[in-house]
Amino acid sequence: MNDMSPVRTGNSACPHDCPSTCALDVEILPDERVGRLRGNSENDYTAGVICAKVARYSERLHHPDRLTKALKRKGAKGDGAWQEISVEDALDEIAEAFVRAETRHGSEAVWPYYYAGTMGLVQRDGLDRLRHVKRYSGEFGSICTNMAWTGYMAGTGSLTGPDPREIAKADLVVIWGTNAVATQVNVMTHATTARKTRGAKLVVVDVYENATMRQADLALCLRPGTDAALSCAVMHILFRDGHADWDYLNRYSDRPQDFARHLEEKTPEWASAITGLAIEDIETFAAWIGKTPKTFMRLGYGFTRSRNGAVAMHAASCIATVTGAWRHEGGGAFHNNGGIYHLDETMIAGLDRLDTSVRMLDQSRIGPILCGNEADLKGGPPIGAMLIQNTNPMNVAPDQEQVRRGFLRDDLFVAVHEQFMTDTAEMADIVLPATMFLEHDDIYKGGGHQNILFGPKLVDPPQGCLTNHQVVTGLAKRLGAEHPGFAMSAREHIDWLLKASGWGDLATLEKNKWIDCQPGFEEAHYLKGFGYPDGKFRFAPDWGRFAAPNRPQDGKALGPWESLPEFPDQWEAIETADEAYPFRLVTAPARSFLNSTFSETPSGKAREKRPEVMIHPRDAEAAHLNEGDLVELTSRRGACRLHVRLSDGQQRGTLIAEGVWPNSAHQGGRGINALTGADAVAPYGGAAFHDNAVRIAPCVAAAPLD
Ligand SMILES: Nc1nc2c(c(=O)[nH]1)N[C@H]1C(S)=C(S)[C@@H](COP(=O)(O)OP(=O)(O)OC[C@H]3O[C@@H](n4cnc5c(=O)[nH]c(N)nc54)[C@H](O)[C@@H]3O)O[C@H]1N2
Ligand SMILES: Nc1nc2c(c(=O)[nH]1)N[C@H]1C(S)=C(S)[C@@H](COP(=O)(O)OP(=O)(O)OC[C@H]3O[C@@H](n4cnc5c(=O)[nH]c(N)nc54)[C@H](O)[C@@H]3O)O[C@H]1N2
Ligand code: SF4
Ligand SMILES: [Mo]
Repeated sequence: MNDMSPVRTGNSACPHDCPSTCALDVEILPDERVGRLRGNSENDYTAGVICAKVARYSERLHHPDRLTKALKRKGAKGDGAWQEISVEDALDEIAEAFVRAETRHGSEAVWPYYYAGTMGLVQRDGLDRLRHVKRYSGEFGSICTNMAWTGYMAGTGSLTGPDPREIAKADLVVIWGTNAVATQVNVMTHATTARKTRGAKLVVVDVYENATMRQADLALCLRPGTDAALSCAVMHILFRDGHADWDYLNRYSDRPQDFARHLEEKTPEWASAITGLAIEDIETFAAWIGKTPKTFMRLGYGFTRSRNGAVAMHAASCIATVTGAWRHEGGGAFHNNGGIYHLDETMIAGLDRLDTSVRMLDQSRIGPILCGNEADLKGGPPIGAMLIQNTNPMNVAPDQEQVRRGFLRDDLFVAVHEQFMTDTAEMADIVLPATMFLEHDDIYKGGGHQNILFGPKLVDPPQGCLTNHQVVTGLAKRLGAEHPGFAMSAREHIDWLLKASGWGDLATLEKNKWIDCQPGFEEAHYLKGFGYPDGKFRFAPDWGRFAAPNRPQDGKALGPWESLPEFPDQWEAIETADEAYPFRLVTAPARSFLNSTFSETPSGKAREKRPEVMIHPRDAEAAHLNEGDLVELTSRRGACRLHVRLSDGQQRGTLIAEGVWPNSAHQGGRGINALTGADAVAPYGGAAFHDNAVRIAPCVAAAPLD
């Protein structure tokens, strides 16, 4: 920072729930307002590039609708009538409600609930410290990563992989089930380098022609939930055409002969019928992989948000093992680097006070849980009180009708700590105003790269806003919860975390801005063996080992896991279309939003315009629908209204709705998640957001939905 300059620049890290966790340069204007945000160009993953929504962060930080006052509900739940109260009184009321719930039904009647609105470890995970000390109900965080991580680890045995920067050194880049242009722009930076410097080819596997697919040399636009069929056919061809590396397979994999035999029937014709892809395209894809040692597969989350998603991820990762692509720099399959950091969160999360006999409740099943479903409550008490930080379940959680019914319960107390009046905050009894990342200290780690980054407090928050850490410590004081972590500042927590984890200390991190934690080549490429005791990749994983970490008596795998296929296969666990629900709906991300975040910024709203559903023109014609018509989509769980957009960028029978819009942006007030299901996906839970059988009908009258 240069104090003489009228505009100073601070370093930070993007806190949002995005694999890129960009290193940021933040302009701070002379009046202490935040100016432009830019990608740090010295950081070799961020490489100077960030998304447009965060570049314009000042819009969000200085937004006129930002919450700055504590609010107490006046009328009925969700009515929107509030009275301002002091922050101290608000914390008192929350503490009293927690004590009331605990007195009535025991400590498990309190359910602190958070997710990754900020990925900062101090501000995100600190609520767990209060939870563990007070023995409140646990949260099984299942909404995002479960199928993807499980599927990847089923084969490799660890959540690591080739250095993500090696995409730039690949000769074939496969972007699979992630709309990287929208959801993790830096992947495109490195893929573009590979194309420019090496003439690398780009293959994109998705269910519609999104911005990423438009850049592909080979665009594989398949039916939702059919990726494992594509993977199997690709591997069938690799074995058939002599591209399987048998030396590698014998050394590094379990049962390769059995697997090759299993694939004999998985012909391109078979896969074409399932995926809707042309046989020639499947052949071309396999031929390119077969002749390109440096094939880098960047496996995303999108293709795992189906009831067979873990199997799909595992199947795709198997391709790199069949060819032995893992051996090469610029080769292999990368999904997430969560396994490289070994961070000791004992102090932040109060792990020294964790009692595994306290029940864990499934985050994605918040609807059934709040509605009192006994199996979900595990024989324990109903939820009497909640504090929600960094997440917007009234909007983003599946099976919204049940979530709504749950939040409307009169005997449920809900406090929401938020930056904006979200759909969830609207249902609260008490709302507390929250700081934004440039207003508090925190530490971040990248899922899509290999850095630990520091994000210091750069500007003062609006008066009245509290950090998550302040709320947690303020409640701990009122509730008589004792732990050394409640007496520490955010900076002290960061310093403790780094030292305990063997990553130096805060002073060093602050000076260097980030720590490159990338393991060496041999380890990252599994050349010393995969993450199983025998070092072998699993073509036939033991799916049952992914038991949910619940109480001992129900520590078993979730969903219909016993019927998971032994080897990669097309597993028909998806919600197939039928006569009553003839379309398959994918609820893909919008470029200008991040889940429900940024739907409040003027530029985000302007770019995305309104909630729309993309339908193939021939399907629209058959259903007598025209561009711009208001339609109602109905699934087995609920209904949601959007406007028709004609688009031939997906197969017939597939519908795409981009973005999790505020519920109120939909005519009728029901959001997109009224359509999605909360049933736990096998074998380790999760929500199948892109796996919905729906019907579509014109919606002429603006009649209320219920
Ligand atoms: N702009 C923006 N960025 C985001 C987010 C956002 O909402 N908007 N969300 C953030 C979060 S929390 C996460 S977890 C990441 C997730 O980022 P991604 O890994 O990109 O995952 P998704 O956003 O679920 O979906 C990505 C793509 O998967 C496709 N897809 C859906 N079903 C299938 C299928 O069956 N097969 C195949 N091959 N493709 C399929 C969708 O069409 C979509 O293009 O992005 C983060 N970044
Ligand atoms: N239909 C459909 N639904 C989906 C998805 C989908 O693809 N389709 N994606 C799913 C996925 S992958 C995910 S991860 C979930 C994510 O869903 P959420 O976890 O709800 O994520 P966001 O919508 O980004 O909401 C985060 C909230 O945290 C608040 N926040 C941010 N920083 C802070 C802070 O420091 N303190 C406090 N107190 N609050 C803060 C923001 O204002 C925002 O309202 O949504 C899921 N829902
Ligand atoms: S690409 Fe992702 S990590 Fe980077 S600035 Fe945008 S939201 Fe943040
Ligand atoms: Mo996510």
